[in-house]
Amino acid sequence: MSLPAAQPTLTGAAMTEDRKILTLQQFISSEEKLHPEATGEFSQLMRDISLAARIVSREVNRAGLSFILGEANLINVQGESVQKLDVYAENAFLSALRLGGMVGVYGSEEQDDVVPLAECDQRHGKYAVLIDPLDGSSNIDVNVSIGTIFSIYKRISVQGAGNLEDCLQPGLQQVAAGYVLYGSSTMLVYTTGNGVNGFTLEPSLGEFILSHPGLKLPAKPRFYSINQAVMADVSEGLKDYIVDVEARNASVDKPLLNARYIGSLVADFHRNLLQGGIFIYPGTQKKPQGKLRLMYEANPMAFLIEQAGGMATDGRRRIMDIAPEALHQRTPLFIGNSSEVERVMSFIVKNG
Ligand code: P6P
Repeated sequence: MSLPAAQPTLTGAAMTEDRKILTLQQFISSEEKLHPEATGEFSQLMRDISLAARIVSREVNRAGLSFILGEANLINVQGESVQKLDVYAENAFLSALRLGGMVGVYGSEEQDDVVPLAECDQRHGKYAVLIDPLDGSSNIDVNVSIGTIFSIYKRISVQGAGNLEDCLQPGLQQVAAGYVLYGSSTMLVYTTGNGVNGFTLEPSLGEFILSHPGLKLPAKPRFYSINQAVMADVSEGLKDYIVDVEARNASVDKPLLNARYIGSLVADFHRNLLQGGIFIYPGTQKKPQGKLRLMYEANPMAFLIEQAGGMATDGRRRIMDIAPEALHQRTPLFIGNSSEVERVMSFIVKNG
């Protein structure tokens, strides 16, 4: 039996004109040209994020071999045990943004307070970045996809390094948001308010290549994602919505909405973005604000989903309208196809 011809990897020779390969750098430059007032600083900031993402991707993909699995014997501000890769990712993004000089202040899940980046000089450092450097870290040791989530604002302060006020802006003020998914392939998906575009890392080139231009939620949702273990502790309205989903599924031969829950926000979100669905992390009696953080999980995902034609609320309010009060504040999150988000909200409004 003859083996199939080996597929040429993407190399200089194989990258002929007809492959229409557009790198992230080329895409960023083309976007910059659409804004005559652009100074190139945002483009540089995205290049800094891309560099850190490639550095983290390399380590995530060989974590088992480079002995950085397991706990780092640290506890973060969330009271969660910090995994070694968490620390690695935090250092990679903070260093890249600090050295890049485009960011004046940095807020991270892994840091108790905001980090002013005094390295920025007056001209640079006009951005504030909020980030979860490695979300889903409980999945690291079991080789389940994990991710980085980031949110970018223009600073309010104009003098020197930035401050907490620069970070505590409503999600509507975001100038960009995105995530890196470290999965079977590494993807960078982001928006600047002009649609959502996905880039896949080509390891042989060390470049992100445009692979999912103009991402839009499919009109028909296929999945609902919720941790069934908390259902006893959620609102009556949400319980009624889940009963409604089960009844709709039972009324047809093939379920309308399949249950899928990975326990890694970036992975669950990415699947629902591509195939349609709703992701729910609700408040409970014990934790009315739920688990997910507003500034570096809910807001960036809300910006992305709205740009892809969907919706994101806390069960009652649009996520991006929420006026933040604290860097690590949490919020319930209902995000995905508008039809399903509106449906669950109607049950919550009716039954609490
Ligand atoms: P639970 C991971 O720890 C995370 O922050 C999100 O990535 C994920 O969606 C959620 O928590 C899972 O939480 O309570 O269902 O295990």
